[in-house]
Amino acid sequence: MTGVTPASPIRLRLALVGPPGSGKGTQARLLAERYGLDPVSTGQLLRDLAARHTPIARVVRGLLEAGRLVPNRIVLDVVRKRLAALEAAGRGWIMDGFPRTTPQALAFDAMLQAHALDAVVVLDVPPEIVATRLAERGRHDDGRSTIERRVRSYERETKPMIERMQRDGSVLRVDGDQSIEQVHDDIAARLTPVDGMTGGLGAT
Ligand code: B4P
Repeated sequence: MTGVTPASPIRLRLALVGPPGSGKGTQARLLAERYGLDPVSTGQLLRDLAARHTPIARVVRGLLEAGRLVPNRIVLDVVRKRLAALEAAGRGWIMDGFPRTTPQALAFDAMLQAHALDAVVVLDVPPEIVATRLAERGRHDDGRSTIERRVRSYERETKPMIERMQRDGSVLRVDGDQSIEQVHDDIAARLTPVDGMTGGLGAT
């Protein structure tokens, strides 16, 4: 998820949120290609961190395997470093799976300061569908009890964050229970450039 795509004349800043297995990684890659953005997956950044041989890596590895959220302090540290590099390079980006909690969203706002997000895209997928998808994907953190715990974290931590963002008006909700292509087309249709290739976005 760290590959560099050709930069777009529109320097978008997007966040993609949804339950585990809702297709965030899948859609982030497609949107990155379409708009020339760098995808930033906190899941992947944390898996990379967990693969190291440090005390903190051991802690993160245990949390990922158990399907628990990694503490905000650790997540914010990896995001801050990645975003600083992208902003310094003048790149647009799409956050995949971040923010996931209200404290992360508040810290993210503070981190962005002058550069507000263009949109937060929420992928809505029912729990029974995500369970089937993740069982088929079969990553090492996709066991049944782990999936259930991750879905519970989403209900408890992420949903209230989305409701709060929705009151602020920057959220686009998309039906993620469709084909990969249809979900992508729906997101792209909602991200309507208001001024050709050089304008901002109109959240419909
Ligand atoms: P992530 O790496 O974000 O993983 P995910 O939520 O399970 O998957 P995603 O939604 O990206 O699904 P994908 O496209 O792969 O998180 C992993 C862990 O990291 C978390 O549990 C947590 O512990 C930790 N973490 C990450 N961010 C954190 C944060 N901010 N704070 C704290 N902890 C954090 O799709 C899944 C499967 O469905 C694939 O096989 C795909 O091919 C398929 N699929 C996708 N779209 C489909 C469609 N439309 N139809 C049918 N199948 C589809």
